[in-house]
Parts: sequence; C-alpha cells; structure tokens
Amino acid sequence: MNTQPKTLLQKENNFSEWYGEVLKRAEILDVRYPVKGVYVWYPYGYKLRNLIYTILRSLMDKEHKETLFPLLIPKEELMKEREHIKGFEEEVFWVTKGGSTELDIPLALRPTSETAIYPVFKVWIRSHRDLPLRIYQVVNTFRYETKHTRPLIRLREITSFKEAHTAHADRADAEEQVKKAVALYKKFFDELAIPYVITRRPDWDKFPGAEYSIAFDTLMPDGKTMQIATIHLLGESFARTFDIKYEDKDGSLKHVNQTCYGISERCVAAVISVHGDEHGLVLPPEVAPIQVVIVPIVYSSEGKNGEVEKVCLAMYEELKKAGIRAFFDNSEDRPGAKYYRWEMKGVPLRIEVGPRDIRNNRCEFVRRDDFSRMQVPLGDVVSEVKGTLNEIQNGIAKRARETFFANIYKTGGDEEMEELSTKAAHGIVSIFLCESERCGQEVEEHLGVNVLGEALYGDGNENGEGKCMICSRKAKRVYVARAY
Ligand code: 5CA
Ligand code: ZN
Repeated sequence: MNTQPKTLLQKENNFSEWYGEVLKRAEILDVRYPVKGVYVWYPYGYKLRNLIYTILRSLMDKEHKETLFPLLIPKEELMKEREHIKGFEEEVFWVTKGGSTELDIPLALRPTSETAIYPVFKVWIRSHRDLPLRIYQVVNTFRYETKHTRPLIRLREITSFKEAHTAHADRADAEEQVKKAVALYKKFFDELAIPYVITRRPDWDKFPGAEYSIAFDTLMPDGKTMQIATIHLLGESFARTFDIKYEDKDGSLKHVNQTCYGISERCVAAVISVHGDEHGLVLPPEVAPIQVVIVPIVYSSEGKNGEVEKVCLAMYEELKKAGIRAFFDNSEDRPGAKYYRWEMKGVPLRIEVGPRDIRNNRCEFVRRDDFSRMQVPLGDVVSEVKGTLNEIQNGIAKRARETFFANIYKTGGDEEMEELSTKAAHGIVSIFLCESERCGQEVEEHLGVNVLGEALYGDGNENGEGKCMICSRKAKRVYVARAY
C-alpha cells in the first residue's frame, strides 16, 4: 500500500528554487552569511557531509597519507608555474596587509595547493626509495569565482576540498596512478549512488599546468551537468618548475612525474539534487545522518510514558546496539508534523508504533524512497531494518541510473543542429567531434552547450569512430551538455 503525501516542492520544473528550499528546510546550509559565495553548514548538513567524507577518506587511506598544508602561499611560489598561474590569476584572493602594515611578500589564499605543496616535495623527495609519494588533504580553498555563485556548487570558499597529490619515478607509474584514481572515484560515487560519465577534457580546456585532465560529470534535475571530480596528469611540468628531483638506482638525478586529483562538496550537492524529490531529501542509507526514525502514535488517553513509549525506547536501544543510526522522535509534535520533518530531511526509513500495533505485536515501516508500507513483527525489527535499508540503497541507485541513462542521447550523424540543441537542453549528447579548439567552440556556440570531453566511460557507445560534425575529419565520441 502506498500513501504518498501530497506534493510540497516542485523539483522538475523549478530546480533552482527546489534546491534553495531544501537546503534551508532540511537544514543543510544557511545561506545568510554576509559574504558572497560563502555559506554556513548547519549541524545536520555537516553530519551528512562528514558521513560522505568518511567514505572518501577510507578509500583514500588505503594508499595515501593524509597531511595538512598551510592556507597561505607566498606570491613568488604561486607565480612560479606559468601555465598554472595564467589559469588561476583572476581567481586568487590576496592577503596584503598585517594590521596596517603592508606585507613585504603578499600572501595568496590557496585556490588549490600545488604551489604550497611542491616546494615541500622538493625537500621531502631525495631518492627513488621515497617514491611513489601519495598524500591528500581535506581543506578549505578560495576562488574568486565571477560566474553566478551557488551553495555547494560554485563557492568562493570551498570548505571541503579533498585534494590528492602524488609523485612517481616515471611517467608510466604516474599514468597508472591516474587509472587508480579513476577507479577510486568510481567506487566513491557508486557508494553515493551518483551516476556519472567520465571524459578526457579537451586540450584547450584542461587544468592549468596539466598534460591532460579527466573529469567525472553527473546530471542535475534541470538537465545541466555538474563536474564532480577531476584527475590530472601533471607530468614533469611542476617538477621542473619546483626542481623536484630524485636519485635513481643508477645514481642519476631525475625529475619526478606527478598527478593530482580533487573532489569538493559538489559531491554533497549531487547527493541532494540527484536523489531528492517533491518532499525534500532522499538520502542513501550509507550516508544518512539518521537512517531510521521511530515515531510513536500516541493517543491522548495513553499519553507519555505509556506502553507505546516503552516499546519505542526498547526498539531504539536495540537498533543503536546493532550499529544503526536511529532516532526516537518523542517530541510533543503531532505525528503529521514529524512525518513532514523527517521526510524533508531524507531519513530513509520511518517506523510507526501505535497502541493497536503493540496489541498485535508489530510495527509499521514506511520507506522514504517510494512511501511503501510494510508490517513487521516487533521481534524482527533489527533484521528487517537492515534488509530494508539495503533495498532502499539499491532502489535509490537504480532509479538514479535509469534517469541518468534515459537522458544521454547518441547522435547518428544526420541530425539538424536544432534537434541536437533541444536534446542538449535535457541531458548529455554524444557526438562526433575532432580535437580542434575551433570545432569545439563552434559546437559550443551553435548548440549552446559545453564540451565535456572525449567519452571514456558512459552510455556504452564510447568507442565509436566517425567524422567530426563540424569539419568532417576523423573524430571520436565526445559528450556535450549544458554544464554548471
Ligand atoms: N589541483 C587540482 C586537483 S585537486 C584542482 O584544483 N582541480 S580542479 O580545479 O578541477 O578542482 C577539483 C574539483 O573541485 C572540480 O572538479 C570541481 O568538482 C570542484 N570545484 C572547483 N571549483 C569549485 C568551486 N568554486 N566550488 C565548488 N567546487 C568546485
Ligand atoms: Zn572538427
């Protein structure tokens, strides 16, 4: 039996408004802080963020060591790598004064940490025995974004920037690391039930200072893609600039070969946006701050401390002991108000317990993902909760994948621009496009899209070869979409 409550928030037609309302009502982020592009995590949102980052950290910790580098970067270091600074120049926040004294050396707030970390790599790395070196940190970074800022998506203070930096003896090992990083990020987003395509960014739009960049993109409910992770092969460019060398087995001095890869709180934005519905958040059990909420249905004659409350408390203790993040809502609010609150906050499973249930030695489960109800004997609650949470996790992932792949459109080659443009308004379009910047820009202008890059992983048609839709030269499958 389904008892779907009536629609509260429009998601499909007005995603922007939905997103703002949910961040507020579910208490994820407070946007009232008086600095543009800078926001405050509510405790509930921060708990969600931490559960997501616990997964990320545990994946990272297998082969990386966590460190912490300073926020301030001396101007000279930031300016050393020419390509890099060309890309970031206009995005850097500067600290130029200490009190009323002008600083001799202006200090940058890190926009990313290559130029903070690599001068230290130079002194840490001596011999081939020091390689490979793999570190990561989770920090705040600052970017003076001039495009429209948006909570969790385009920030001036990125609060949860997970950046990994690695150094290797040779290029083959660095390329191997790129593959490992791709595999690691796949696992991460799979656990969050976030679908993605993986592309190799066009040469003319790669990370400043990188040889090539690989990106993960997901699809938002308004049909725009959002880049949720990037992995860069840096090669020797930074090693040459920062003079990072090691002594090889034969005694010769060689430059290291490097990679870096990063994820921001856009991963939290993705979880919220991809899975949420008209009633608010729908959280995958893996990351839900509260996995199960117990709501007593108490009739006035029984009141507090009655049989219902006793049963609920025992159930709560049992669930907690089994390692399940449970919450017993014994507040004074009416059950309806409680349903609304916990639905908005995306709690995957609600257990209702009323006097009649107790007489029948049972309770009622209500799933957040599809609002289906199920009666469960009181003695089976723990095992049934575990099984149901598992089903919810899988159900959420399946639904997200179906929506995602239904919105990837593969061109045959004879479509009109206008037709492709319409498709691109709803999702991702796979076209044949050569590597030239001119053709890329032509497509971006005519279709009103962004070129995500060469398809490496996605709808299953990545490997085709054809003719560039602009110049007819040999071309590979490329994903394009309107991007955040
Ligand atoms: N040093 C490299 C790897 S850590 C780097 O900075 N790469 S990046 O510029 O591509 O950023 C990594 C990821 O951070 C991006 O893929 C994107 O998902 C996210 N990101 C970038 N800018 C912002 C921003 N202003 N707000 C939120 N997330 C951002
Ligand atoms: Zn072309």
